[in-house]
Amino acid sequence: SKKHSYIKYNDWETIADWTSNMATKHSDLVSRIEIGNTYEGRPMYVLKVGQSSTAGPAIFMDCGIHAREWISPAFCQWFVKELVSRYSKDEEVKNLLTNLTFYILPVLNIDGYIYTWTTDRMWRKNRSPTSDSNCFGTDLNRNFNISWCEIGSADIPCTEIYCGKSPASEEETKNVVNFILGHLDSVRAYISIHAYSQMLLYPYSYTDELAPNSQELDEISKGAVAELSSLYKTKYVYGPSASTIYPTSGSSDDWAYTQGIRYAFTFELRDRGKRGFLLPESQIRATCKETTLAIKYIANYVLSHSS
Ligand code: 0X9
Ligand code: ZN
Repeated sequence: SKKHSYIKYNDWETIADWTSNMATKHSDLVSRIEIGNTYEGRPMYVLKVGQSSTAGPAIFMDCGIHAREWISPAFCQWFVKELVSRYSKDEEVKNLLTNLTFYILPVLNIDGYIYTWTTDRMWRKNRSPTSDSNCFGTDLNRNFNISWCEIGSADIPCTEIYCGKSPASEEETKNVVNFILGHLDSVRAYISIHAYSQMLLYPYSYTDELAPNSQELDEISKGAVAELSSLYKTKYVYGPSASTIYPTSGSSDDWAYTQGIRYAFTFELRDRGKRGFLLPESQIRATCKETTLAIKYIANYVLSHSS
């Protein structure tokens, strides 16, 4: 197997080995949870990061829901590394890991991710068959049970935004849903990591209506984007998802929000379209560093607003 690197894109085998190594090398802070299998039968891993004694609030983060957005899994790996390597030397990280738990899903759409490495670099969806024998894959960010298959979604299997045959029809979706529903007592924030566009989005995406705490979400976004941009002056915009990017239904963040997780966000990482999904490896480090600042800002907010 290949050597893992935080400043390169890693294939799934390398990432899977890495999840195992993190849990064994940092057993005081990290444990690996299997949440079920993908359509093709691969185990999906969530890394639980935090002091094991803590019963406090939790933040869930999904990466790699869209196969071709390689910077997303790279960020989840970077963020875990950041937490474990800074725990003993950085008061902010120590405080976060003492008082809250991060559940980090480094690759949600594993089958699709592998397909982008082996066959089609621009693949987006998962790899399950559909009612059309010529077309594979459901868009997992359209498959959650929130206003399912309505605006910004299609019931046509050959499209990139196919919603699937029913709400949470896909194994990958079901596994995330079951994990979140099993941890609703602790999960206070849900963060979904995508690329590209340089945006920070908050609910709703399925409707133009404002979310009940949209003012609060806007304030948090403003602070998180200020942190992010402070490092390299990267330009980000933020706002309600439907009007800031475009309407979507059946997305993970809106679903989590409607389960009562009042801090739900989607990041669209670099760039703004120059290289798009093919973001060069030379930008992994800077992208991950700036995004880490934004996530830490959100985490500190969530921690100080949970009882
Ligand atoms: O279309 C998507 O799922 C996201 N854009 S991407 O280019 N990464 O595919 C946008 C999602 C916006 N919707 C929500 N935040 N719910
Ligand atoms: Zn995406």
